[in-house]
Amino acid sequence: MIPLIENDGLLYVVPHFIGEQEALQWHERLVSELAWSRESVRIYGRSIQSPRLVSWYGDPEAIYRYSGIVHHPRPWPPLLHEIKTRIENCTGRSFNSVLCNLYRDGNDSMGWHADREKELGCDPCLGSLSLGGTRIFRIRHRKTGETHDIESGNGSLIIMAGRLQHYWRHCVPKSRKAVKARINLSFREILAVSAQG
Ligand SMILES: [Mn+2]
Repeated sequence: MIPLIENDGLLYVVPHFIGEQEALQWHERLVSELAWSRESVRIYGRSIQSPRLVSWYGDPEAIYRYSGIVHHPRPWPPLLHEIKTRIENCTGRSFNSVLCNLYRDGNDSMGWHADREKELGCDPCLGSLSLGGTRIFRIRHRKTGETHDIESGNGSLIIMAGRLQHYWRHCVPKSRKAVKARINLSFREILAVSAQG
C-alpha cells in the first residue's frame, strides 16, 4: 500500500475497502442497532453537546477517560466484531475498541483534533471505516499547514499510524451541500493506564 502521507507519520486510504452494497447494508443496520447518543463534554465549566451522535464499543478493559469522565465500552455486537476482524486482517494490527460517529447531515461535524489521549499510547494505529454518505476528512500539518481533503466515501478505509497524531490534526467540516448520513467507525487499541492519569 502506498501512503498518501508519509512525512511526520503515515496515512493510507483504501477507497473501496468494503463493496458498495455491503457497506450500505452495514450502514442501515448500524444506524438502527447501535446505541447512539449525543455526548456532552465540559469545556471551561460549560457543558457542550457534540455536533454528531456517538457510541462506544469494545473489550471490557478498554476504558478511557476524558473531561474527567470514565467511559466504559458497551460489549461488541456481532457485526461490529466482524468488521473489526476485517480491518485487523488488512492492517496487521489488533484493536480492542471502536468509537462510532454518526453524522446525520451536513450540519454534523467534528472539530480539529488529534487522537493523542494517553490511553492510545505513543504512536497509535487507527483504522477508520466510512459507511453511507461521503464527507470530507481534512488533515493539516501543525507546522507547515500542508492540507489534504480526503473524500471518505461509502466503504472507504483510512489508516493513521506512526507519528501522525503528533504532527497533524484532522477534522470533518460541516457541509453546505446536502449530504446523506455517514457513519464512521474508528477502531483503536486502548491501553491500560494508571488511575492517577
Ligand atoms: Mn480523530
